[in-house]
This record gives sequence, structure tokens and C-alpha cells, in this order.
Amino acid sequence: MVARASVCLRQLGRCRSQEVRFGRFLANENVTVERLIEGWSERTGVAARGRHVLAIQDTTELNFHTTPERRRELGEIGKGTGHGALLHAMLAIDAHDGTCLGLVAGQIWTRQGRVATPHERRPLADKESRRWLATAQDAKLKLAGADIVTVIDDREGDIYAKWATLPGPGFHLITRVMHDRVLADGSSLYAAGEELAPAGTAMIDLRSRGPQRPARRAELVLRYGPVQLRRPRQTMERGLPPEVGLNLIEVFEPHPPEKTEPIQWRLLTTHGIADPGDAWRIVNWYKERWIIEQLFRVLKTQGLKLEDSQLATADRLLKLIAIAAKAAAITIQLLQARDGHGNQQAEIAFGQSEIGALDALNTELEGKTVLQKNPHPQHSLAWASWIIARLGGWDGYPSSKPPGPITFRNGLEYFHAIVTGWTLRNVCMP
Ligand SMILES: [Mn+2]
Repeated sequence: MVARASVCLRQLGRCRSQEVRFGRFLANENVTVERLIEGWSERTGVAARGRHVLAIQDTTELNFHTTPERRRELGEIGKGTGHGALLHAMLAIDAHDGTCLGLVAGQIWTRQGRVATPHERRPLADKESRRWLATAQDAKLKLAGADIVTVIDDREGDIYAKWATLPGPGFHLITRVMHDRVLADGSSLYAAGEELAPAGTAMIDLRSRGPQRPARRAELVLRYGPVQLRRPRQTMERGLPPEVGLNLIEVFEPHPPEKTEPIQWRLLTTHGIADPGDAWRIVNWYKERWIIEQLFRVLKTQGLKLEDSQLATADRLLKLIAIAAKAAAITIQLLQARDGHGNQQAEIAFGQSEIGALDALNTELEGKTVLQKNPHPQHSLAWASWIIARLGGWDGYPSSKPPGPITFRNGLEYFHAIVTGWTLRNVCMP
């Protein structure tokens, strides 16, 4: 999937018999979604050893085409607007340099019917929101060798039971605040934020969030301080402690440009904050969350085009999603490898014959001068990434703009055509 930038079985199989074999693999009842998800973290746990790992989790909806006559066993997604599946995934990132270490854990499911009981009258164990706690709990095991783990969630993950049960030595949380809360002294979280003294100002580069919100630089003010959350009155989980102490960080934009929605971030964290530098660092860790959105983009529109899959049943589609998620994570590692990030081997993304073709191409592509040589160790992922980028039209000079996703996609397409020729090289033409 990585080398061909596709999840289509016909494109993945080099011949009809291989396509059939892939189809049988997905149909085999011994191949389960749970087991495939188990396989996500095989290398991640090793890569995480001794590091501070940001364990970033989020959910995405996968919309598959269905008709009333052909639902493909898929339940509703969104507000009942389409049919498909949900993918909840956690990705591990090195906190110091942003290197993608791989997937950690997650869940993949399709909904069965509609839930009649209101959200607040169901225990957490019966709710989809359980996934935020369950996945973070899995991370404790999968990332046991890490020095520090910081789980990073967007607003959906702001769940009192999570604050109350998950934190531990070397295991931290950063979550964006979902809504105002009552504090232990009866005041409110938002009101407490207003009381905090400004602790610094910084110019921050904001990434583009779609055509409505282009990338821009913003002047942001920081304030932070301790808060004591009170257990929500409505909670079904009676055994939770009555209060939890956390740090609140607020970042806001006092003078937004005209017709622009001002930035207003409220983060809660278990990390201690000794000075404004610590608080900014936590804000920057939260900003690393964009990589999980990048993962979902690679899975969908920008790369593997998972939602175009024609597989007929939910059972097979869910397994395909599990495999494609890992392929998307490796694609991100391939993109990062161009900067020499990480020390993965090319074999995590390429088969033996493909590595043979890469060897031959490398000799062909390397120029005469040192500046035009592939600077990475042979057969490393970074080495492969350099070759693919060259095939996609990148000139290879260290001083040039680094190759982007489009260059890689072009490079992979071209590479695929070459490999097909390469495997035919010993076939005698009559
Ligand atoms: Mn989300």
C-alpha cells in the first residue's frame, strides 16, 4: 500500500492470483480487526524506548458509498448523513524532534442501529467516548519502555473519568477543554482563567485550516495556573474521586486581524509548570496534534483513497482500514525520512524486489559531486525516501526546498512503473 499509494486490491496484486490471495486474507475469519490493530505497535514500542513520547489520539469518519439496496453492512456516521466506519487511532511522536514512531493503539467499528438512551444517562462503559480512556490505557502497556508518555487529545477527550483515573508517574495528559466546568470551590473553569495574570506574549505560526482559515502569524498571550476540577454532578461513575488537581493553560489573541476568528485555546494538563517556558512547551506539544490529521489525510484524500474501496462487506472493510492505517503511518515516516528523521529500514515500506530496483535507481540518480550523492545509509527508509523524491522531480540538493507530498506521490507512481519493468527484465520477449 505504501509503495503503490493505493488500497485497491487489483492495483496491489501484480497478477490476478495475487489479488485473489489478498481477498482471501481479508475474508479469513482468523484475521481479525483486533489482531491487526495489535500489529500496529510491533515496532512502535521498541522505537519509543527511553524517549518522551507524545501519544496523540483522534477519531475520523470513513464514508463509504452505499445505496438503500447495498448498505455493505455499514452503520450510520455523522448525523445520519452517510454510511461508513469510524477509526480511532493513536500515533506516537518523539516530543523533542517530532519523529513519527508509529501507531500505538486504537479501535475501528461501524455502528449498529441508533442509541435510544440519552448520553448522560449511560455509563461510560456503554459509550463510544470510552475509546479515549481505553486507548490511553493501552498506551501504558505498549509504550511501557518510554521515559515519559504524554497523551494528547482534542476537546472530545475532555472526560472527567480520564482525568481522575489515567495519570500516573511518567504518564501525563494534555487535552483541549470541551466546555466550562465547576471547580472544587464552586467557581467556574472559564472564570478562573479570566483571573490569571498574563505570563508572556509570542508570535506563533498557525497552519492553514482550510480555505476559510489560511496560514498566518498571530500574536498570542499566555496565562496559566492550577485549577481543582470538581466531579460532575451528573456522572454515572460514582467511584471517581471528588476532585482532581490540574494546570490550566490559556492562549488567546488580543488583537485578531479584521474578519478573523480570534485564537482561544484552553488546555488542561497534568504536567507541572514552573515558568512560562514550560507552559509554551506544553502548547507546542499540543500543536503536534496536527500530525494525526495528516495521518487521516494520507489515508483518505491525499494518498491511499481508502474511501474509494469497493469491498462489499463491513467485515472486510474494517480489516482493510486496520491495514491501511498502518500503511498511512509508514507513509508519514517515509515523508519524514527525507530529513533523516528516525532510523527505520526501507523494508518496512518496500518488498525485496522493490529494494533491488531502488539499488539500481540509486546508482543511476546519484550525480558526480558529493552534494548529489544519497546522504543516507543504504537500505534505510531515509535512503529510499531520497530516491523516491528524486524520481518525483526533486533535484536532491540539500539547499533546495525539501520535497512535498505531491513530489512523493509522483515519485511513487513513477517508481511503480519502473518496478513493473524491472520484474519483467528476465522475461524473454518472443
Ligand atoms: Mn477529534
